[in-house]
Amino acid sequence: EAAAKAAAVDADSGAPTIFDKIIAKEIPASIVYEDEKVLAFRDISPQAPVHVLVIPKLRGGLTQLGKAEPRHVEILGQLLYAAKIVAEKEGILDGFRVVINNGPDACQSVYHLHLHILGGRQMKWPPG
Ligand code: DGP
Repeated sequence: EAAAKAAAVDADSGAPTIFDKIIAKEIPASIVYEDEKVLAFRDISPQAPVHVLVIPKLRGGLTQLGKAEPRHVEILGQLLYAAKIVAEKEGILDGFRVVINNGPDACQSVYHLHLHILGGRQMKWPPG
């Protein structure tokens, strides 16, 4: 939690994140789906049998949902639709969860907007 809060300090620096390096294929990732606008890859620290991150390919783009503007509406829709494609590909359409952690209180640690797609086990509610 402390680490997440520390990461948030740099949230607006505009510096490239680890996800920019994944988009540029400078560091490897297990890619599940990719198109012109979005990239989906397996989380390095999975919290469920299926745990995929979906990110926009926008460079210097949106750090977190809380900074979205009207010009981001199209990409936000594309991300959500990509979540459905990922769930279908992973065979979890009968039950999956889509999570966006926004900001320090939600433990956001990477300041490049991303959706978590979780499934493959019984989910609990409420989340922690
Ligand atoms: P969040 O707490 O919502 O900011 O989640 C960031 C997620 O990113 C976290 O679940 C771990 C994942 N992650 C961090 N670095 C890497 C990486 O280098 N590769 C992959 N595949 N996932 C990463």
